Amino acid sequence: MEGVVVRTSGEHLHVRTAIGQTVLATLRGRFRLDEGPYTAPIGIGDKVRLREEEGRMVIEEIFPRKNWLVRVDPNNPYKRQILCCNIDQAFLLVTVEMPFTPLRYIDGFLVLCELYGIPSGLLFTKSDVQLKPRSAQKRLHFMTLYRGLGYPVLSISALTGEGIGDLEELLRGKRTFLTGLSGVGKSSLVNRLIPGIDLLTQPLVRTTNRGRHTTTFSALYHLPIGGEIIDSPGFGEFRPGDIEPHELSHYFPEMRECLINCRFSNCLHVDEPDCAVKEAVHRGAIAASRYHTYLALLQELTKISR
Ligand SMILES: Nc1nc2c(ncn2[C@@H]2O[C@H](COP(=O)(O)OP(=O)(O)OP(=O)(O)O)[C@@H](O)[C@H]2O)c(=O)[nH]1
Ligand SMILES: [Mg+2]
Ligand SMILES: [Zn+2]
Repeated sequence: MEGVVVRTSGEHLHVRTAIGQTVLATLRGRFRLDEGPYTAPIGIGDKVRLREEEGRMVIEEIFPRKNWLVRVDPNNPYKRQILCCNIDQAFLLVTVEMPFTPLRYIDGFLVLCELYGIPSGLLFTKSDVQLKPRSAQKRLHFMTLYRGLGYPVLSISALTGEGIGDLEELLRGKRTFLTGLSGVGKSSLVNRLIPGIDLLTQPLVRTTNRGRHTTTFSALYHLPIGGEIIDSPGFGEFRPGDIEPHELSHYFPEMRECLINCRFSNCLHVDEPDCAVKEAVHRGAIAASRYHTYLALLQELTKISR
């Protein structure tokens, strides 16, 4: 029997079979012995073959993946964590207040999607919230910045439904991975998109304006308009593990464009002479925030590869 992993948490996996039944299954032992660099060898969205053994369902094969998103395991820099498999696109939920989403975090997500060839976009949510003037300005600035880089950017609200129609056009018929900091409203958005599903949501911690890590597992749901959506726990960062330092700029679309004009073909765009990237930063053609993220990621990557 074949199926798709629709929920991952601990020992047991939920697998939706071809006839639409969801069953509990465990991984055959050899997968765990042979897990390689991965914290867990299987991810949400994996296509698997199941077999019934003594009344229990066992996953005996993981089919080759179309694609995936993988990050450095925040608990162990030598391990990799599979975030999701076989997706059509990934959207990051962003709020500038409650909680504050740093630009570094947004850039990290986009770089990871570029690295794995996953189409990505940004959903600026909680548009109904009355922001302080500075935050409202920031929200607009962030949206303009990323739209200018060519990423789809929407302003939405799970509370009032603003922008949900436009979002549904992007989601229709596709499998979408939804992510973002704890408390940005991922589960609330899924509740809006799938009436009656009633996922657990919780207000932020009042004193810190941070989320409470309400969702603790990834789960895949069918959308009434067609397609599927993956709700996930709030990930704190998206550290890419396997980029060669001199290739990092390939995953910044605006840097990719001017790379060929650097004097050295292996330019790191740090202190080399005649660097087209640095020149574009000085001209304002590349945002300083993007370049800062680039430098920070570069530093992490060279630390790892040393
Ligand atoms: N005003 C407003 N509040 C929202 C919106 N979306 C979510 N919230 C609130 O934000 C808080 C957190 O929402 P959740 O859906 O639990 O956030 P989450 O991203 O799933 O959080 P984790 O599961 O911890 O990762 C809840 O109090 C929601 O009611 C929105 O569009 N507008
Ligand atoms: Mg949640
Ligand atoms: Zn350069």
